[in-house]
Amino acid sequence: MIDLTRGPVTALTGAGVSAESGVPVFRGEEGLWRNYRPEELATPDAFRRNPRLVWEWYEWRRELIGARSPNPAHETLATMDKTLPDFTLITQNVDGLHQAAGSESVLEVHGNIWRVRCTACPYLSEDHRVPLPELPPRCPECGGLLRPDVVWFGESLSQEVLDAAWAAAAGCQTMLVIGTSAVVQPAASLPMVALRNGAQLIEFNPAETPLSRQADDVIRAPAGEALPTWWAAHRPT
Ligand code: BJW
Ligand code: ZN
Repeated sequence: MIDLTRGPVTALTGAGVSAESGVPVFRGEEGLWRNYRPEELATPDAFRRNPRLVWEWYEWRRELIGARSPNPAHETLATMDKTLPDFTLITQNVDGLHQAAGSESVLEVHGNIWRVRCTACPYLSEDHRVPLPELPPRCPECGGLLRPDVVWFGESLSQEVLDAAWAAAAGCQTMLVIGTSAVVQPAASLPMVALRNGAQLIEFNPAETPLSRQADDVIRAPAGEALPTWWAAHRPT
C-alpha cells in the first residue's frame, strides 16, 4: 500500500511528460525532431562542425516549445510539490514546462533551452527571444559563439545538480518515473539508485522500458491522463 506521507517522494521525468503538450519525444516512431536524432545534433562535435545547423535545430524547437503549455501531468507534479512534505522533481527535459506549471526548484539535469552560454567566456543568461536576432548568436560580452545551456552527449552534467538528484533518489521512499525511455545515462541510473536503497518504483509510460520489469507498479497510459488519476487515488487526505 502506497502512503505518500510516510517518506520522501522523488519524481523523474522525461520527454513523454511533455508529449501531450505537443512537444515531440526523442526516440521511437514519433520521436524524430525534424528528421534528426539527438545523437546526431546534440553533441559538441556537431556544434563544432556546424554551429548554424545545430542552432537552427534549437531555434525550431524553441519556437515549437514556446507555443506550448503545461498539461495535466505537469500540473499534477506541481500540486505534489506544494502538497507533499518532502518532494523532489528531477527532469531530463529542457523545455521549462514544469516551472511554467508552478513547480519550484526543479532539478534540470540536462539544462534548459531558454538559457544561453558563451563558449569563450563565463557569460550565461536567460534568453526567451524567438527568433534570435542572429544565428548563431554571439556573446554580448566578448563576441564569442553562444550555445544553448543544455547537456549534450559526451558532456558532463552539472555536478551540483547531479549530486542533488542522486541524494533525492537514494533517500526517497517512493520514486515516480514518468515518460522516459530510461536509456540515457547517468539519469537512467537514478531509479536504480532508488531501488537499491529500498524505494518503491512506479513507472508511468505507455511503452515498456528497461525499468519496467523492476518497477513495483507500471501504469501503461499517457501521463496526462494517468498521473492525475493516480494522484487522486493516492494523495494524502
Ligand atoms: C510517454 C508519453 C506520454 C511517450 N506519457 N510517456 C554506452 C553505454 C552507456 C552510456 C553511454 C554509452 N555511450 C555513451 C554513453 C553516455 C551517454 C549515454 O547515455 N548514451 C546512451 C544513449 C547510450 N550519456 C552522456 O553522454 C551524458 N554524459 C555523460 O555520461 O558524461 C560522462 C561521459 C563523458 C564522456 C563519455 C562518456 C561519458 C550526457 C547525456 C546528455 C543527453 N542529452 C539529451 C539532449 C539534451 C539537450 C536537448 O534537449 O537538446 O537529453 S539527449 C535526449 O535524451 C535528451 C533527453 O533528456 C534524453 C532522454 O530522453 P527521454 O526523456 O527519455 O526521451 P525519449 O524520447 O527517449 O523517451 C520518451 C518516453 O516517453 C518513451 O519511453 C515513450 O514511450 C514515453 N511517452 N508519450 C508518458 N503521453
Ligand atoms: Zn563571451
